[in-house]
Amino acid sequence: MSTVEQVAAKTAVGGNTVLDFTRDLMRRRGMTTVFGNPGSTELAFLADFPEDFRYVLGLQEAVVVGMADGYAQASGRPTLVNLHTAPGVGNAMGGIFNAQANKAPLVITAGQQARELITLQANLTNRDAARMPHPLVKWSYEPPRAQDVPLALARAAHVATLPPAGPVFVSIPMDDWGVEVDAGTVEHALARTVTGRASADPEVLRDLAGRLAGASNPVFVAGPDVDVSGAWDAAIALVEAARLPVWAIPAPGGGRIGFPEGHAAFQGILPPAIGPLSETLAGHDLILVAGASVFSYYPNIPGPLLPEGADLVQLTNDADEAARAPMGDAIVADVRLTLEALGAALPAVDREPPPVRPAPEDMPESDPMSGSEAMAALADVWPEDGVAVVEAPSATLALRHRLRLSRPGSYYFAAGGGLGFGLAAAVGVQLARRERPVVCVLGEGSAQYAIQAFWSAAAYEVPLTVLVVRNDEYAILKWFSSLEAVRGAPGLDLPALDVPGVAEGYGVRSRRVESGRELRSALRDAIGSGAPEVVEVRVVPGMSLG
Ligand SMILES: Cc1ncc(C[n+]2csc(CCOP(=O)(O)OP(=O)(O)O)c2C)c(N)n1
Repeated sequence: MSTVEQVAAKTAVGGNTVLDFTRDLMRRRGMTTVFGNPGSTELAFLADFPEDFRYVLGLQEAVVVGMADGYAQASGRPTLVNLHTAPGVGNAMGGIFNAQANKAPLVITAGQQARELITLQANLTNRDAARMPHPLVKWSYEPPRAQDVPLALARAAHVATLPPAGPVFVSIPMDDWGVEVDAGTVEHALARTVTGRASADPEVLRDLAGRLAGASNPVFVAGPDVDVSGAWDAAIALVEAARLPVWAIPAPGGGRIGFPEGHAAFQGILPPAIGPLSETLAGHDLILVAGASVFSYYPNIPGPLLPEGADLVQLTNDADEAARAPMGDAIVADVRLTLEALGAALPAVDREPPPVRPAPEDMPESDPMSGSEAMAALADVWPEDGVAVVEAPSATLALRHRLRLSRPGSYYFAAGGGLGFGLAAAVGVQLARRERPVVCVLGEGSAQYAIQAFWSAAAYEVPLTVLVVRNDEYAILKWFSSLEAVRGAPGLDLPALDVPGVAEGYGVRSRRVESGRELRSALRDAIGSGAPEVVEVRVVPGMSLG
């Protein structure tokens, strides 16, 4: 019998192989949706795929990891990825980079040559499997014996989900799956739970609550882990009780939105460079940053790290994030528990409420439209429970300004800045959240990095809307060129890229629009259609900042 047949025979009767225990583990951890792209070294893992599992095929590994990243973030569960030995992991690296920046709990597995052929380096051997994704994952491992695979995967799932969450990697030789395991050595490991939501020292919190109440002009800065930890209500309650103005962390580093952007206290998005950021916060004497690194700066525009006379306190569940901050104090604890405790400890505050920022201004329509007008049209038709997955560099700020997203779990963006996340992640988010309409807003350049995700959207009937903002260039790179005083850089124009044509080729219905009226109507149709659809809008070149 071949390995595949042996494994199939065992699982059919409920056996005690590596594969049986792995599937048991996956069921217990809610990891029955698997994202992968298979090769011969993974087939034994896929043998007789159980009916209560779902396999989501991506046609390239950037797509596989991007979909899993979106799915893991939107479901809040560890998510299993199955890649094809060394070249599969190689193709996946950009996505793994994004996943670690997004703190997505991915359990990434890859097939490996049969154990007895690894040393002679037979074809498909990943000769240094654990080293390959090393700097991008929290833990990277190839178990020394087949029997250790279930335990390694149990450990991997814990490491991936413990704070800060992030991708882990396990390499699994292809002949391991049919090997028998002594149940006594793994049953406890498969059943145990590990929780990592730690609360802060109550004394430190009391002191901070007092400082927050006593400061003359404190400010709240909301980051992605407010959303991840389920802390929106706690953040709103604290902000309202302490009458704090609120800023979002700089857009490029913020993969999630941590505070309702339509709330009266919300002031806007901080600029991403050192000098402008501290200038924006000038006048505040206490800056409370929740659920973010301090800060994900880019580009390099020097200046003081803090405004004159300001203290900063960072709340984060990530010890490294706390340790590497160049200024301020930090409290390492769960963001939600900390904000709730801070709210409970806050003395009465008597302060003027913060200023209210104006509503977005109306714009006369131009022909072709600007990116801002396109985002205004999107805002006009935005479904109340919509989710935006965004990879449209020149239109991101306009989107945030116009949409003012105000529900938890409504925004996903590649915190690491690697293109190839958006389209793939949108498929994953929509698979995890069937009940919410997902709109992926995509530059036509960005669309190319994981374009095969259109196939997965069509194949699994994922009712996603993709708005392609077409400006025939790498607009943001032209903007950076002027900032960096670079002249004459080649390769920044993208004439004749036909995203709708390519999407049609993968089976996704597509249309092109020019006017605001057409755009609104096409978006309404697409969002309501229950099927994946592309709407491409042509806009003028250049950045859209508001
Ligand atoms: C994997 C990867 N390669 C290259 C880049 C550099 N990059 C950043 S933005 C950008 C242009 C994106 O073009 P498009 O989606 O058309 O957006 P626009 O700037 O025109 O809005 C590029 C190439 C990147 N961020 N990630």
